[in-house]
Amino acid sequence: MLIKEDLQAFVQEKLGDYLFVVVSNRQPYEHVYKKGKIECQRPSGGVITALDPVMQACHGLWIAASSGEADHRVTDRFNKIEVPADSPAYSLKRVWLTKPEVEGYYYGYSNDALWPLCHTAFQRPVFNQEDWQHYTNVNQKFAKAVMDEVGEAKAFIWIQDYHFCLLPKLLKDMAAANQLIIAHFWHIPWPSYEAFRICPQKDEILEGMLANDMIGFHTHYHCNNFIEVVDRQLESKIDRERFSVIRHDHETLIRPYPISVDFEEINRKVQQNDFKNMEGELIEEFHLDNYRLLLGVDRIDYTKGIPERLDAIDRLLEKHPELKEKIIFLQLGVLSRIHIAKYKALNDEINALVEKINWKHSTDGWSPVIFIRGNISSAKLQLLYRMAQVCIVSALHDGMNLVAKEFVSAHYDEDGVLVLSQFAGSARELAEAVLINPYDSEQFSDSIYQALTMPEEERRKRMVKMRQTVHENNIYRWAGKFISGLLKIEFKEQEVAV
Ligand code: GDG
Repeated sequence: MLIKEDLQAFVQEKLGDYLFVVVSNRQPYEHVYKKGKIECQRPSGGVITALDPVMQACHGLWIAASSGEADHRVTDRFNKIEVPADSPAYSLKRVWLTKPEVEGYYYGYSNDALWPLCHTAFQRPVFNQEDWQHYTNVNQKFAKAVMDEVGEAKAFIWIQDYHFCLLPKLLKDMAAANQLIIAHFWHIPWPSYEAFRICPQKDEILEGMLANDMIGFHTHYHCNNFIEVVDRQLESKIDRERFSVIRHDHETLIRPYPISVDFEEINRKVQQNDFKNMEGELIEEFHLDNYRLLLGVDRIDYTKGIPERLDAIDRLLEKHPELKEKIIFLQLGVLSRIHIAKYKALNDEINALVEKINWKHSTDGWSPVIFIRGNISSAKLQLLYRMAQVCIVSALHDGMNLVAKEFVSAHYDEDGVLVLSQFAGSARELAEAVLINPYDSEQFSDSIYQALTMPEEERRKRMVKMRQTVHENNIYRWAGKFISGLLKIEFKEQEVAV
């Protein structure tokens, strides 16, 4: 196991005088006005949750788009601020985007074209030329922001996700030869050739990405899809032994690095006394009383299978009315990408479903579903994970899904059952979960019943195994492996055993 301090020492020793720069769309901290005062808050989302502890350990520079209305009030003349405020550990540089840029690059090309293209959730991607133009411009804007910081220094640039397919090539074109080592982590699935080939900008996207020295995906399956797409779409050489693509004499390594969470931190925090005191408050706030708690936690996104989950709860109560007044299903949902029509429609669909199920099954003083919309504090969230006897992750398609790993990390009592979609990347590692097909409502509801009636011994056996897996493969190990993959390129070292 690698812990925060090990990663810190490893990076300091190995990166030497290289600048360490992370680039992502979403920033880890945003500043907003609350009751006339400036407040700092943490946006929710998998990339932020995963990368913030890594950056706190590595003390690098994180470049991301501004998202809070008070962001500009707290940054210096280089658009930078040290974060987190209570114990500054790294620099955050904000890039300012205009409204049309956010519309076209973020809501448009990134989330209405690439997101549905890469997820098998049967949503048609929308390819719009104007969105693509904004996407290109914003990638150029970020390239300039990176080079303004890097100057002529040598740097490792670690790009995050599907918002920046063009950035690697733009950076390599702007920098001196061998100045930059660039790696890209793709947090979502990579589709098959059949799915990808409908994309009108496929060549530009692949050209952009093949300027990377390394591209990481969560699973081998996504790596294979990427290699197959390149093989069939572009003139290039595939080195099956080195698992790399060579185009115009440049090699890009393709590697699986399953992302994870800060197991130690979550496990430690939920055992603290102030957490225990908060339990009573949560029971009161969410009316949990003596019910058995089933929990769902998601950004409200059509890939997360929230309506399918509600259908399964409905079916469960139809088949097992004896569970009435015994269970509560608490769904936490952070609104996301609400400007996109599909997301608004999903939100309306979820509202209607919750109302229907509660109307159908409720009794005097008891309703089966509580739906909380909005971002709750990570302390409350971690405690709810610990309090939940069953956590339901029913993504229709998900690169990894950190919620599954957070639930496991919080259960220091070694009890609790994870009901997990077989279409989430995390199902490859967490094989002891009760695996479901979210499209199969009968099997799904039976699996929730299985989770609720599972004998204690079996619950513990499965939970202990899953906790070992997440403990061993925590977020620091993920980062350590990724960085050692990078160092191999520069220093031709053996991949460091971390
Ligand atoms: C992408 C990929 C991949 C949620 N509600 C609240 C809250 N959250 C946090 C969770 C978790 C994160 O948001 C969601 O992470 P996921 O992994 O489930 O999903 P995506 O945002 O879609 O992330 C995904 C990930 O990137 C990393 O590579 O796993 O497959 O789609 O950490 O805890 N956090 C707080 N309050 C909330 O109300 N504080």
